[in-house]
Amino acid sequence: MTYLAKPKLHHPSLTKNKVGYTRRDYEGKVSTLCAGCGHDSISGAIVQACWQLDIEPHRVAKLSGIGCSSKTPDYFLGASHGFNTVHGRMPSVLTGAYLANRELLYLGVSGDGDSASIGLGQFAHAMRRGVRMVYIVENNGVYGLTKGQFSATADKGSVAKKGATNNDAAIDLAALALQLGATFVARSFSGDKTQLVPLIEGAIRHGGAAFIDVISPCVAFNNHAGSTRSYDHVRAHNEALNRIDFIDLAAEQVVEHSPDVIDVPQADGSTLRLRKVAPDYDPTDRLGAMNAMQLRAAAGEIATGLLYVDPAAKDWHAAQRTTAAALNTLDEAALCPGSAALAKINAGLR
Ligand SMILES: Cc1ncc(C[n+]2csc(CCOP(=O)(O)OP(=O)(O)O)c2C)c(N)n1
Ligand code: SF4
Ligand SMILES: [Mg+2]
Repeated sequence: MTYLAKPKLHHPSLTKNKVGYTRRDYEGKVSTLCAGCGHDSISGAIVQACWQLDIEPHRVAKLSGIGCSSKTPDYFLGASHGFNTVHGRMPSVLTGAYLANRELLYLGVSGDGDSASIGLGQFAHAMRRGVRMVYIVENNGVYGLTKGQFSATADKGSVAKKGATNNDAAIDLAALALQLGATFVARSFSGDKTQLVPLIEGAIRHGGAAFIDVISPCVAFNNHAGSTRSYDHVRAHNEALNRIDFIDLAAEQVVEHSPDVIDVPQADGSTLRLRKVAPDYDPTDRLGAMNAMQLRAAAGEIATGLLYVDPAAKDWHAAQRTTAAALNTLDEAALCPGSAALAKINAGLR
């Protein structure tokens, strides 16, 4: 199928968004992943979110590492900038690009192997620094590309396709992101687009490091009885805490008030409207979120939804006080302070 190019012609009656693009303009190449792989549904959700938010494809930079999950940026946003890094190095390359030009939307796509093993240090520093990005981990509990070894996110006691039991404790990347200081932390399931698309939209509009752990079953190596990442297991144990109804204040005023709804203002003037499913859950309470996640995990449940959001989030540029202009637009006079300024700095260090 990979040799089949998608036709460029679109039907003239396809609906266009506010910036003049059809949903098809946000698609990429034909996927080469296994039929039924959860990762393809996540690509579809990214396409849907970007189209709905009227994001111009050339304003997006998508970066990934190595793995089936990291191949997926080829299958969405075909007209966006893309960079496929070495295994586990997506966060540092993305950080460099973001420091050079803050005007793009940075979308980092990774796998549980890519982020929880070889790239764990990279993941940690991107989260703690508040790099403004949407960081999506397509979490299937295995190294899909290299034929199904347990990854570091596989639950202790889960059983591999050929019967081996995982004896190591699992790394919960969402809990880690919370502990590291990420200001938007969510978990979802590739089989639940109604929940996932608004979470991606919320992450895109968020003003800091946004992390989404998406459980994404690997149909080839981790979709059997005994796996805690199979479609059946996740459907049976998924406990949604809330649902996002994304609302942009510029387009629509928030009018309805109900005890089931929490409105969280975002730095760009938009509002995240959350519909509560668990009545006592407060997604702006970091410690409460950590506690709730541990309690649900101990009960064998997978807590999904917007786990935590900080309405006052700031990005790394604000902390670094860097120039607002993209570095490639600065001329020599702006970049080089001259020998007199350098001499003054050197004198101050003597
Ligand atoms: C430096 C390096 N070490 C190891 C590998 C082999 N390798 C390729 S993909 C991968 C893991 C992929 O797992 P994950 O990130 O979970 O992606 P998935 O395929 O499950 O979506 C590994 C270990 C590699 N490509 N490069
Ligand atoms: S091996 Fe697993 S992760 Fe890779 S494409 Fe197939 S189903 Fe998806
Ligand atoms: Mg994986």
